[in-house]
Amino acid sequence: MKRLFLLLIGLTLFASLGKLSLHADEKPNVIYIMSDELGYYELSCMGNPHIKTPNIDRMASQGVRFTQALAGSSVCAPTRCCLMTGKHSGHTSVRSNGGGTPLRAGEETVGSMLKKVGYATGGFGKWGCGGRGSTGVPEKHGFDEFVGYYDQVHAHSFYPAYIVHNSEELKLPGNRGGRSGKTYSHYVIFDRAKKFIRDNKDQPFFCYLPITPPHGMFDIPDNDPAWQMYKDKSWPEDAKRYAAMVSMVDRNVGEVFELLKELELDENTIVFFCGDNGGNDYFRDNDHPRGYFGANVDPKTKVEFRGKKGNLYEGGLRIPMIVRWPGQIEPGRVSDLLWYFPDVLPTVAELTGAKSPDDVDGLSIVPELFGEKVAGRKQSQHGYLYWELGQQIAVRMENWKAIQPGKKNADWELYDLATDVSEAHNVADDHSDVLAKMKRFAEEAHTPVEEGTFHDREIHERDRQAKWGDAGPPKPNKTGKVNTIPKDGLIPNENLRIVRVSSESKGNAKLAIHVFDGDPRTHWHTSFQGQPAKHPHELVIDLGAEREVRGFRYLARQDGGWNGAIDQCEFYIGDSEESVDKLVATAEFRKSKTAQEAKCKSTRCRYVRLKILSEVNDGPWASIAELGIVGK
Ligand SMILES: [Ca+2]
Ligand SMILES: [Ca+2]
Repeated sequence: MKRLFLLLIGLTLFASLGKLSLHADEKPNVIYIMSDELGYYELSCMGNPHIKTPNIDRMASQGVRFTQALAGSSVCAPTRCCLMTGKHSGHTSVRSNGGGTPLRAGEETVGSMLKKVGYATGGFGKWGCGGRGSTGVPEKHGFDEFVGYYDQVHAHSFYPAYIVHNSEELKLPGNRGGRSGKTYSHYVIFDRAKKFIRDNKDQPFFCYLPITPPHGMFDIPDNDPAWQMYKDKSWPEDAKRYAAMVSMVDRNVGEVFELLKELELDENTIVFFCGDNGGNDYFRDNDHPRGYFGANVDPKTKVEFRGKKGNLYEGGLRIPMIVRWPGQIEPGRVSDLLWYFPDVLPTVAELTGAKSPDDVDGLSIVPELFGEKVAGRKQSQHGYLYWELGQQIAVRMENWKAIQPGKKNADWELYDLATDVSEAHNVADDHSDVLAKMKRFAEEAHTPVEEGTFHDREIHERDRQAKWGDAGPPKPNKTGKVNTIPKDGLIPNENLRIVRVSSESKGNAKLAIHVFDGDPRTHWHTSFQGQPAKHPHELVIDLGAEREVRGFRYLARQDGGWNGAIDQCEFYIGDSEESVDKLVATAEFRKSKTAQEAKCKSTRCRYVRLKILSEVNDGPWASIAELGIVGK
């Protein structure tokens, strides 16, 4: 009986799909909701015992839930670029998360592709594929409108003085940046999305909702109904706020379905819901070593995905993914199809009769969504899937996963995910032939990055500064205390001058000069232009005169954000700019937002050199918010 029913659905769908590309009025609407940072196991339908997501659970029971849908990358901007362009991260123009690498002019996106076949196109949330003043802005890539944040740093605050609408500033009354204000940005963004759906109900539309919660600073208004669900829990404050943000997203998903029902669009709208990258181990403590909510831990079996957001182990790539279309997708299915973000564009192309660009890496999953009978062909499978992020590389071929973790002198690792989903047993030595083949795929997949350009960096930098805005300096901890570098025993900053620096991130103005500026909000990053520069990184400093030196003091970060921090480093002295080669100290720092110090024997010199050998997360670059030279 069930088979007959499905066959009937199948025949009906086959007929309607056949017509979709012919009659514009029958093209399905596409809504793509992507919750920033939401982890694979953070939904109640995945067994999470703490977080309540009844609407998303219902969506899963009405549609198909994927167990092996993977992100395009394991951080925000690169993964969005894969999603929007149908390319993997060996071909995309946005491969770093620094904000300084936009889409190139003219690059096709899901938006521009759908525009050509008559869709209204709207985006609401966090763009990440190019800041204001660049070639990557959404309105130049097929979106009629985009409301929200173009830049990820801007998006850290839910209370900025403004968000962005088609590159214009949309004021949020009563806000100054930071962690509190009168207008919660997500409410404005989500309302604009609902208005877009309403305004375009009589024509096909694409509503892209890359919403920021639960990412950013963990803030939700006290009068939000979702906060009432968690406010009395005995959990850490940020964990309660995070759970509430997830339940708010869940409520939003329910609101979208209510609206579709009200507008009688339910039967003609396909809705995707997913996370943007693997979950993070947020709110870790002794009792919760993989984070308070265990984004990457199966609550039933305790089996873990290794890694998390930021790396390419499964924990960095597995995301929740649910697709619902009543009458077209069989309800309550669970699919193990292996696919990833580059596949979204070709899938949407096939659904809408749009033409996918020729140079995409993805393939349509229409046969898997609606059945092979309906599609009239078998689901094609990837020969391999590919990711690169900084120095990290990963290749997936069926159940094999090859990974170059990007650490210093690290060898490639190989895992058989069929028996080892936690990537605990490296079998590279036992299957060198498999690994060799996958390494060849990796070489084939990588092309040098060609990013777009900025004609106005100031306006982009303004958006990044709007995270804290006029709200004053960052208040990172409960006491409201800003971490700065203690000045006692330091050579006064005004005597110091940067002689040379190995690399800087010009794209987001994280320049070496900021290590002495006394402003803990500003800092030095190594380059984001093209590939991030490799270690070692160095900074040569002129002390202005020969002085007594006893070491240096380092502050990595102090605000709500986090970037690379120095792990191992060396400290040299010298008497001329050219030769600062006498090693006087080595140090190993922790990932900490308070100042740390490296000491050397008291010595006299005019020049010092800091050589950074590695980063605490084995990332390609480190950052320095403030630096001081101990001495007089
Ligand atoms: Ca993210
Ligand atoms: Ca600074």
